[in-house]
Amino acid sequence: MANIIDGKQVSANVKEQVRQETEILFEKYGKRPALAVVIVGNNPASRVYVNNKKKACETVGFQSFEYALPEDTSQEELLELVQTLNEDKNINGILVQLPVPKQIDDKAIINAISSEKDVDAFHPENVGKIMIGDYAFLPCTPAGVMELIHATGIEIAGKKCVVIGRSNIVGKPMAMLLLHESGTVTICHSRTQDLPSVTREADILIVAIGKANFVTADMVKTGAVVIDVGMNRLENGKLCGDVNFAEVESKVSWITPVPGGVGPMTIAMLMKNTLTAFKKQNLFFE
Ligand code: L34
Repeated sequence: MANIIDGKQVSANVKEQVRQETEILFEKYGKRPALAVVIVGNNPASRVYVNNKKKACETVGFQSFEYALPEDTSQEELLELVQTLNEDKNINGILVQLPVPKQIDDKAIINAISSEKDVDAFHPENVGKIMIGDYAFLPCTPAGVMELIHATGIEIAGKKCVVIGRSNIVGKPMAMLLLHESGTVTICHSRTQDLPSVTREADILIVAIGKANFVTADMVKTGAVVIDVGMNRLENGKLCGDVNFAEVESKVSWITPVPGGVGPMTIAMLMKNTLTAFKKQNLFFE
């Protein structure tokens, strides 16, 4: 029987730290961090995530502003809004919820967000900084995964870490953060040959491929740490991860649930980044 890593609890701890620091800064300077969240169209999952982000802002004492644009918004219109938010001194962080509708090029939008307000850390300047290990913001989901691993008390240095998935948002930065903590990192993807033989070597296995119940018991090493970044909606409306939890749970030492694992951490790390942006923009440097 594995230990369950409680993402709700770990995220509550992170948010409580952010809340306390926010209160201290508010008492000193009379200002609060402000996050602008932009959602385009009617993706129901995005709606849930954006609502959770707004709720978290309330919990930690931030201001939040939602910009909900219709499904047929043009790229020019969205770029215009981003530009307005870039110039707005009262906004510290800007987040455009992905995915955006197909008429909009997400790269163009990410490039347009001021790197100082890029609390997702998706802008090429911030991605580059992460690569060389000199960063203000960490991408929220990989940073949240790191917190979950730290919560187990297991040291990453020297361990075999395997990441399944090579997206710019999760897989690639995830590998980089594990490398920064001296993990021995392997990235697997759709062209990897004999995937189970690779994943079975992992002391720490991070799964981010977007296929429900993909990782089965025969693919994991006994006693491994398994982090499930998957967020799949089944036909019956239930959420499930990329890991077959029921099967894998009895074999590993630590595992994250879905929901209640990585998802809440993504949001907690967004709060942390927004506080960082606020501090840097106001030259507190504390
Ligand atoms: N720009 N787009 C941008 N930034 C992000 O950081 C995201 N991401 C991903 C999708 N698009 C984005 C998120 O916010 C995924 N993501 C996200 C955020 C929160 C949750 C899941 C994914 C979350 O709250 N998960 C809950 C369950 C929610 C539910 O009931 O549907 C959980 O407990 O896992």
